[in-house]
Amino acid sequence: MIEIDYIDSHSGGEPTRVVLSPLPGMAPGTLQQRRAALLRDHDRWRSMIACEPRGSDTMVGALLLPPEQPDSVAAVIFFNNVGTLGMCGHGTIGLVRTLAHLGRIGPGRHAIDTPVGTVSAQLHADGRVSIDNVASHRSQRQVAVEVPGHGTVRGDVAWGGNWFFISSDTPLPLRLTHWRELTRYTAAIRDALASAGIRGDAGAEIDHIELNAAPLDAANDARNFVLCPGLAYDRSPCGTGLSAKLACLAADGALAAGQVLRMESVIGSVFEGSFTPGDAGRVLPRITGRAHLSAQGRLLVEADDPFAWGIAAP
Ligand code: PYC
Repeated sequence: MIEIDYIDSHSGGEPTRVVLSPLPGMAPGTLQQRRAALLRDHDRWRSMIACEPRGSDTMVGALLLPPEQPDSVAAVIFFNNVGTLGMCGHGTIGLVRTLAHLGRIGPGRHAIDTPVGTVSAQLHADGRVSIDNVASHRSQRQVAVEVPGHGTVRGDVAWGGNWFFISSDTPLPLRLTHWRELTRYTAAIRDALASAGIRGDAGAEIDHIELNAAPLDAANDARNFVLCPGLAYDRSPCGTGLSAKLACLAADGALAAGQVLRMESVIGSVFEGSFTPGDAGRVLPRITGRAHLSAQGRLLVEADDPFAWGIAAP
């Protein structure tokens, strides 16, 4: 029987499953090499942990690894129901909460290595977590794409640790009651971007689609709906999506350095974001949110279970 220990948390409603046990067979290497190896050689571990029957389309796994950099406390590779992620804001907030629960860190600043760079996390005494994310930037401004059934949709292409298309064109209010229609709409945008050959820098696939609108709660500045690569919508305001949005606002001169933007998700959870200017037109985003622990356990793999390695999407 294979046994894998984990701790679950959620950050603003979006789940993170921190995998504590080493995955058998994972060779050493840089985080980028190990991210590639997880997909290429050990993908069944990803689907076993993140997919049904143990996980769900919304589950983000966080494979906890020894640090790569001398000053870091940990390294992590994030993954979901269809693949791996470069960075994950809500997942890093969940990871920090989990490391604190395990007694491995206390309040203060901690460096965490990810495949797209080292991020700094600050655990506040009140339990909030701030992430100094990787440098973020807007790559293309107000690109037009023809979306079948919806006409021309315009949006920015931006990097915040993952690639995003960010649009204010939405056929429906960003309310939870419309999640199915919003999912279909954003999935159609993603397909249209791919068909039109609209990509991020160096030909990277744009696999996250973010819609923005006015907030429902007057205490906040904006509301979003974010489609993740596996076609689940982010229950949280999406840390990397907020980072990409900050880069766009900075490029438009619509948000000053240090000014706080309160972004609410489609379920009403809130992350705060701000930035400091970086090099070459990039911004250094700071995302603040909170995670709560939700489960601790051991995944079991029985040799004769036909669905032991997860139910993969066709
Ligand atoms: O918070 O960055 C994030 C994220 C990415 C995918 C789901 N959540």
